[in-house]
Amino acid sequence: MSSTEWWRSAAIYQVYVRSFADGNGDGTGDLAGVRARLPYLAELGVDALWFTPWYLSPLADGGYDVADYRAIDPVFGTLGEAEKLMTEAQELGLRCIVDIVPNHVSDQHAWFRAALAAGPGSPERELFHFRPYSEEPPNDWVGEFGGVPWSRAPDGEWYLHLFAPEQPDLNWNHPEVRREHEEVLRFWFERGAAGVRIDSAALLAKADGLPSMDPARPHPFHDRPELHDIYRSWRRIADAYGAALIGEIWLPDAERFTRYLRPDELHTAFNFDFLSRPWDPAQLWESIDLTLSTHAPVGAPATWVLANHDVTRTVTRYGRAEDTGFAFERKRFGVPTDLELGTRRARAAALLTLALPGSVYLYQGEELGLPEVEIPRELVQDPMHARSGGVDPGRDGCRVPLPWDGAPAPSWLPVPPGWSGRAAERQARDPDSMLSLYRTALRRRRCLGEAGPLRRLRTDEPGLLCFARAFERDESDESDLSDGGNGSTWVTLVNFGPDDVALPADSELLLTSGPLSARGLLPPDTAVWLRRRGFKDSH
Ligand code: TEU
Repeated sequence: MSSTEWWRSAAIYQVYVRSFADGNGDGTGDLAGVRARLPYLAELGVDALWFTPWYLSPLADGGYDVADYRAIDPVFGTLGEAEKLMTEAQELGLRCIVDIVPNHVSDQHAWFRAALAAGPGSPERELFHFRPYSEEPPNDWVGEFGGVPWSRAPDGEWYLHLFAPEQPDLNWNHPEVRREHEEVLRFWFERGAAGVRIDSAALLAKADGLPSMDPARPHPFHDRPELHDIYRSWRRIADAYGAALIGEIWLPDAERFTRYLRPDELHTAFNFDFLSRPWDPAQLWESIDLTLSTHAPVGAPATWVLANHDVTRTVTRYGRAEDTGFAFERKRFGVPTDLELGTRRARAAALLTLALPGSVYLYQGEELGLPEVEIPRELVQDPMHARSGGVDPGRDGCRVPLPWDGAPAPSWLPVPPGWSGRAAERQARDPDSMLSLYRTALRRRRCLGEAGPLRRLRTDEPGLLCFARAFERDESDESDLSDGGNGSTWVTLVNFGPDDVALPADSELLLTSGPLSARGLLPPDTAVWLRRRGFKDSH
């Protein structure tokens, strides 16, 4: 992609480094593995890669417990390798996004070790939220992983951690905390990062005095007004490097969400509303409409996400009758799942999502149609499992290493034996595989370039979601999609209903998520991309 505003429409692939590709055969994915698979990613047709934290870390939370931002964990490789990886990726046309975790550090970070060593009342402790000894925790907050977000230092003082005890929260009122993070941004932009993904971006600022929850007052640690100033200063740094800021912001209020996307703040943020919706046309349309209408006033592009390393894998989620399987506290062991149904829907969802205006995120393994794995309790490593008292299976089930050739190999989480059938090399040879669908769809999406805004099309079929985007003729583009001349429209239809549905007349079939019926009808849980010439949509 050449556009400087690439982040407005890019397809971004999330690399969970620990489980992507294992270059040295020790059972853990690493940078050598990613470098070896860059051609695979280029061929897939994505525009950018987002690497989950690869920094020095005790891996108490899969690397979201960072001990040193300027070092790569030896289990993954070296800083030199990360630099080479980013250069090689750029040569293949892939931009690189690194993950910054500003809310907390690892308890092994030099700052926290120094704070523990320096003792109560020391300036070192002011970088964190320490509170004097007391019988009860200093306030009534509930942590993001559940439970009390306070633990004791060996000397009896409390310290705050919204996540695991190994992840002490930083004090964002301290100028040194701000200065250090601005330096970390520069450090990675200097090394070629085209953007950063900001972890837990709505949590860093805390209300003065860390007051207990009070329904009459703004939340003491979600979506605080002080955050906007922090991101404005980050934006100035990012702009100096032409880099993008991408916020991980879980906020139910769409209007408050888009405040972070004002022109002098973050470039984009993950749209978790869309990810949170069940397989239902009214629900999904509501989310699409809400997203587009709330983003337009701030001039920010929408983003579309179906999966990431924190939530139940798409084919599993869409194969469940109840909407219990998405994430966090609603996750359970042993939920009945129809994987065939879930896979059909996930294929349709891929075409639906890739047709929407904005940027789109693809989580590694989604392109292989990998399901969630139920990891035996004794092998679960995610701290969410233990912190939920063993009720929540945790997030390891979507973090199982990818099957590349299907051969057995050591791995830090067990790979189901049946996954050899889903191996990337096998799927690459099968034109009907999920991988082939993603490759074709991503290539065609890229050719569509700046297709026009989305308009919903009226239909009498209650289970049919149907929308169109006009695209202009582009002389330089020789793709089969853009040779249609003026007035040509890209139409997406998704059949959520129980019956086959007829396709509109005088339209050209571009891509389907599954076979049409013998009579050429669109079956249930199937999506199609069409091109219609001179087509006038109804509203
Ligand atoms: O996730 C953030 C996260 O899980 C919570 O803030 C979530 O938004 C909230 O509980 C929903 O109610 C990020 C990473 O993606 C995750 O892997 C890490 O474990 C976490 O931050 C801590 O760094």
